[in-house]
Formats: sequence, structure tokens, C-alpha cells
Amino acid sequence: MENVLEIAEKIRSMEIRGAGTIARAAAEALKSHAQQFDGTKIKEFNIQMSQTAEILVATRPTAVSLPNAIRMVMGYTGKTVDEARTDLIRRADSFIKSSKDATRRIGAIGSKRIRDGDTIMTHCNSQAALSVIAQAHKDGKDINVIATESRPRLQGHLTIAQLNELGINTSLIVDSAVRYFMKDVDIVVVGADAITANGSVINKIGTSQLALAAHESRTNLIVAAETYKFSPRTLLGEMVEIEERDVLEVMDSEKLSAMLHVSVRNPAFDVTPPSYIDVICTEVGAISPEISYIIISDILGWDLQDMLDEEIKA
Ligand code: RUB
Repeated sequence: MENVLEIAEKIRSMEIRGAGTIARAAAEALKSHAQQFDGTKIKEFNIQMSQTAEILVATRPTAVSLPNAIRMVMGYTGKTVDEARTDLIRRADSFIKSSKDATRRIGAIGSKRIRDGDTIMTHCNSQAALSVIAQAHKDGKDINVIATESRPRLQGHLTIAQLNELGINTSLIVDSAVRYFMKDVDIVVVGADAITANGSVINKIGTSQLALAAHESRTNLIVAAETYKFSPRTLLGEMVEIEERDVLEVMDSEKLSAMLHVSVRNPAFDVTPPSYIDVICTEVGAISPEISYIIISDILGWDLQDMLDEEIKA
């Protein structure tokens, strides 16, 4: 069984990546830590689990699926270590299962937006977006995909490998060719790392310029996202932190250090406004970005008043 620090490092270094996968890995890590705990004192168990949760939450700041998953698993109860451990494991297993089910349901819902003969553009590597594309193909629709490279980490290469495996005709393009090819695109499908209370979508850097190009050419853009990608804390006015990663992902240090007046910036995500989004396909239905608040309150069960009271108390 892998230890929590190893899993945390894999998330940080992006060996484990993509918002849904990160969330499931964190649930798995909490479960495995609970299984490995060999003490008998419930207080010690609770302390260790909270520390583990903190380590996992700190790995990557943007994907809200991570704190949402951890909160669901850490809601365990129990007066003894055995009771608490059993409840925690049940919650982790249930989160992992419902997360996988959600991705499948999103595929079934989102694929209805794809028509026979469509050319679909996608960005980065999103399992939820790929579920939509895969389902459309499975339904017998003749589709083509244009996939971006997604610099600097080239997640587009993962996407084209998955699409190739499914037998879907795919073209790989550099990120800067998005507008050039938009005239050939019928629909854009992307995933999400976080969705705010006002319906803005945070996804891989470059998504917002892709959305802008789609908007300009009146091409629909759909977001495929599980409900645990919605960010409750944005209801309190908090902003989603945009991760800025190591500059060495963009340029090697020797080249960079030879240029005294140059710095490199490497934000990993950007924000697409709701006005550029046609629909968000979740496992509970295809919704307009404007009703994100209802997902946070009614589906995720967050109460604004409780959150405010908690914040005042803290
Ligand atoms: C991945 C990314 C994906 C979302 C959604 O970024 O932006 O589009 O996480 O993915 P990174 P999924 O590679 O930096 O983690 O639908 O698989 O949750």
C-alpha cells in the first residue's frame, strides 16, 4: 500500500493529474492511511487523519475536487478507532464509486449534444470531456476530434492516445492554432478543475482563449464536470487560487539564467466566464452556468448561512 507522502508527491509532480483522478487518489490515500493506523486511541486516529488530509489538500491549489473529496471522506463518525475507520473506508469507497459513475453519466448526457458528422475541439486531458466524446462515438456518430497539445505539460498527448485507442479520428494541433481551426469546429468540449458560484469555469490554461474563439465564431462550448468540481467557498466571495507552476516546465534553467532581463510565468489554469459557456454537463443534468449556486446549495448541501457563521466563529 502506498504511503500518503508518496501519493501527495505524485499529485504535486502531476504523475497523478486531472481533477477527478486527483480527487479519487486523495480518497484512496485517506482510506489506506486509516487501514494502516495501528493504534487504539480515537483521539490519535482523528489527529493523524486530519494531518493526512492537510498534506493532501496542500498538494495542488486549484482543483476544488480535492478539498471536496477530502471533506466527504473526513465527515466520518465513530467513538472507537474501529467504528471511525469503518465509516471512513465506507465514505472513501462510496466517493470513488460515485465519482466514476458520475463520469459515465456525464458521457450519456453530454453526448446528446454531439451530432453525427461533428468535429469536436477539446483541450488538455479531461476524463469527463472524453466520456462525452467516447459515448458519442459509441452511439455510432461519425465524429472527428481536434485536440490541442496543451503546453507546457502536453496533456494533449494523453488525449490523442486515448482517442486513438477508441478508434476516433483525431488531429493534434498546437495551442496557438485554436482560432485558425475554429471554422472547422462544430462544438467544443472541455473539462473543469473548479466552477464558481457565478458559473465561471476554471480549467487548463488556454481554455479561456479557446472559449473566446468559439464565442466569436458562434460555436457552442460545453463543459463536462462532476458536481464535486463546484466550489462552495466561492459563495463566500473567495476566489479560486490559480496554481502557478515551476518555470522549468516552460524553459530550461541554463537558457533562462543567461538572460538577466527575462522571467517566465507559468499559470496552470485560467477562468472562462459563464457567458462563453453554452451548458455544463454534470451527472445531475445539463445545466446553465447561471444555476451553479443551486448545485452548491441543493446538490452539495452547503448552506450559505452556516458557512458564514462558521467563518465568523473561526
Ligand atoms: C487538468 C485539466 C482538466 C481538468 C478536468 O489539469 O485541466 O481539464 O482537471 O479533468 P492538470 P477531469 O493536468 O494540470 O491536472 O475531467 O479528468 O477531472
